[in-house]
Amino acid sequence: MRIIAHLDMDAFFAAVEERDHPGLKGLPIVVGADPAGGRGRGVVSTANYAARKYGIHSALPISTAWRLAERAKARGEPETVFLGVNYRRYREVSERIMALVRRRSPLVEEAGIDEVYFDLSFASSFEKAAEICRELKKEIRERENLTASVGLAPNKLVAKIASDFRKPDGLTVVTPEEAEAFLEPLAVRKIPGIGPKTENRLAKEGIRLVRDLKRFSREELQLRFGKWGPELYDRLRGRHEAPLQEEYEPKSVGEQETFGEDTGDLNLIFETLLGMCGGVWKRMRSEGFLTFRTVVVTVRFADFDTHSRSHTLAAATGSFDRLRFTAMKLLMPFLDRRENPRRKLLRLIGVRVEKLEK
Ligand code: TTP
Ligand code: MG
Repeated sequence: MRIIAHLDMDAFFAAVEERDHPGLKGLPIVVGADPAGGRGRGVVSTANYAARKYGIHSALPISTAWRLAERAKARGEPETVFLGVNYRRYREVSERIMALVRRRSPLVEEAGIDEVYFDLSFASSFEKAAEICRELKKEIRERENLTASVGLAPNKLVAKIASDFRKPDGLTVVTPEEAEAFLEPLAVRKIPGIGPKTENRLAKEGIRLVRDLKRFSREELQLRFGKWGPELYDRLRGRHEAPLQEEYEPKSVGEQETFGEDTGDLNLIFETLLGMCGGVWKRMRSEGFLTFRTVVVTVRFADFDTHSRSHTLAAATGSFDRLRFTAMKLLMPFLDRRENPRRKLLRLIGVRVEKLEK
């Protein structure tokens, strides 16, 4: 019997900041771009639970977060603290937490800076595995003064959904017998692989819950979703065999930047792109990668219309010039008639390298 755990830190970046600044304890905290008094143009990385009560969450424009915070203040609620992103600090904390997990499991997959899968099959019962998870949570609380939420299940799919089920500071155990019934009342969006677009499309037909989508046969799902249909059929029933992958490799390294104001200034755009290529290249190297094969450029226009274009090279390369040149070539069409006939101004650009190798 497989017993898989998924651990996800609660409000991670914000929780680290709250812990490191005792004066902020209990206050609403937003970590992300500079709000610049409501004129800031980036996004929220994360918000603690006190700030989430105001409706602030990850990926929200920082200006909107600012407005929500001002509104709360006007109602007489506590003032929100806005902080910049201290990525290196979160990385250090993450590494120590991953080490605590590794002490308890022989097979660990780091899935992101604040989440990790680990195999507890050796415990041979869900009760014993739950005990290990309670101890781990206690140790994280005592040593790091942070809380985590954990899901225990027969596979990665259900474990991940379970860790999200009772946040913050939750522990949710879903045995193999319970897995299928556990998923039924959940929103279809909870199934990894179902994104916002699919969610919307299904909602138009009145399909909102996993239970609703289970009415379709494997063949019907295949007709609708193509190759992914049969896989989805199994996922809806809590079946998922994917093994844990020891080596966590970032799939990509990228940066993006929102301009101080929407711009059509070619010098500024090229300079920004070059600067980002430099940053991406250095970070790729510092994470131990020597080569990339794919370059992706993202452009967001002033009206938020967002596009990405990618190019995969015939062979892997570590050349900075190649990165610069490819990124430039991908960006050009957005600056002229080809991809930008109405000459819209640019709000944001991003560069990413993928297919990395050590
Ligand atoms: P999450 O685990 O998605 O979020 P969280 O830990 O802040 O909150 P929760 O309690 O719901 O788990 O992401 C982990 C960290 O990754 C988060 O603290 C900040 C960062 N992040 C971003 O920078 N941008 C994003 O859009 C998201 C979702 C996360
Ligand atoms: Mg988290």
